[in-house]
Amino acid sequence: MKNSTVLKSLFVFLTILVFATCKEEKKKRVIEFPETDLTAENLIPKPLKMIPTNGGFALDQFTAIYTSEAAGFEEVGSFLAKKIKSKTELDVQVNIDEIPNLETVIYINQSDSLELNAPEAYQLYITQDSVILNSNTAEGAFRGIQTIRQLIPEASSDSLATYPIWTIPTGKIIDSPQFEYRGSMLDVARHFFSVEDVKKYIDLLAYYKYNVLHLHLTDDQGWRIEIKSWPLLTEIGGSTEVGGEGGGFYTQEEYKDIVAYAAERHVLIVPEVDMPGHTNAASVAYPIFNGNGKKPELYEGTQVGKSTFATRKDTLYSFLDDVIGEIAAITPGPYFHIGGDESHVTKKKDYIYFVERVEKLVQKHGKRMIGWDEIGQADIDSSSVSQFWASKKNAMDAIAKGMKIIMSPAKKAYLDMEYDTLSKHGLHWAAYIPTDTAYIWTPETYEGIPMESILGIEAPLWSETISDIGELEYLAFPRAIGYSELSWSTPENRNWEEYKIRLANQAPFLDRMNVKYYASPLIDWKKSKYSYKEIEKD
Ligand code: TNX
Repeated sequence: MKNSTVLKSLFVFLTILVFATCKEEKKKRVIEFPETDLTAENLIPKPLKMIPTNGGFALDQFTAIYTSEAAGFEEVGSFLAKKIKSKTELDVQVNIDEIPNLETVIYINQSDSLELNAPEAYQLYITQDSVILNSNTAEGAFRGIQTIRQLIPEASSDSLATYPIWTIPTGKIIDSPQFEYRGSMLDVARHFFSVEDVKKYIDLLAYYKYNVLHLHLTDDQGWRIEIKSWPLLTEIGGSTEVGGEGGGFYTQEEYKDIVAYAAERHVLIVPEVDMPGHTNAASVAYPIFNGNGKKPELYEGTQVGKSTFATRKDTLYSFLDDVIGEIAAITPGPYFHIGGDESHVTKKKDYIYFVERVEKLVQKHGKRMIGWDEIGQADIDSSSVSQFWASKKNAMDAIAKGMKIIMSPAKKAYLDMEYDTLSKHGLHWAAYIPTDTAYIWTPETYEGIPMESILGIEAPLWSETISDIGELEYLAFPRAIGYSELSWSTPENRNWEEYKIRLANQAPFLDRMNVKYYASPLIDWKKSKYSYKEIEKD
């Protein structure tokens, strides 16, 4: 035989061999399916309904993702592929042309089904050869893929196949959120957090189906967002933080980068400029707007309630028109938060005048105003939103005006409260909030606020006592995980004893993400191969 003929025969022989091996593997793969049950054991927040069917879907090197052509769906598919890669090392292809040997498919499908009546609702049908995720919107699909991520086991399953498989239990999940607004707030004013830190926090929130990150961008100790028409706000006002450790601010480009990163995760950024109190940093930059009668100086302490804008000066409102206008222009979300809390040195009538005037500015720039519950004292529009943190009376006044409420009662939902007397960080002016207390309350009926007035829940993380991402994570986790369930799942689906187990099962994920969570002794944390040094966790 000629050399080329030998080569050809060898090639044919090898091809047959490869095919035969693949066939063999495929056969084994079906035979060796591990028995598995669809349960919520790794799922937080708990889905509305789950119907197990006792089988397994093999996620492996033969799996591919396909998506609807509807806007945003392919991006959701690619996001899932990226997350599968980081969890399993598998390279799952998205929307490629049909390939031979393709056996299992994850299909992310835009569906107009009436059953999916909330924009974030989704349904998952998992069978042995396909995972079908239906939702009306890309946002719903994005929530749905978080469930898929949580269903993928941390380790590959035992099987006789020569390649690893991750078995996803089969069944049906029907899911939809309890509240449309599910947020956390990060105070980047008392201590500044880098763009990278904020992105990590967004990643973690998105995994638990949060859809809002409220950024507290200004306070007495620092102004953190570039305003091009008033550059000293950041040049001077951004130079300090609590404890004298420096400061920092986001350029508008960096802020846009955060907004875009959040948008890819279907998380809205709500910017807050806190006023007319909490304005020392702004008043140092532009003393003309100071209203407390004293010469403003940079402040690195933690007391509140000493600063105020000069609320009766007309020029203040042209300044605020610029500030709100510039931020609104780079914020695609519908909300603008004006703060409004603890204006202890503003006269009540001046405070009310201020809030009413600023509401008009916020509306002029196309946004819906949010403010801390004190704003309920002013005569404002029903479209504005009150964030209930301390005063039930203020919240009720807002409800009487037809306004919606965001539930953030400090005694239950403040992420900066200490867990207990041994906590490494945090304050305790409102309460100690151990992991169970954070979970065991009912926002739907809390303090008699009517359910129909509740827009949602937000867990604020004030940063007087935390200055880096590890400290942030210590206060936020695991409590923020509990708030995700309070805002997504129905009261009937919430139960501390059962939640505790699901929370314990989050440890491998948190460890893999290098989250320095507080390992609450109330939880029997699952061990994982990724565990960072145990000592760091207490
Ligand atoms: C109260 S809550 C504040 C913040 C502090 C926080 C500390 C609210 C609207 N105002 O200025 O950082 O307590 O827990």
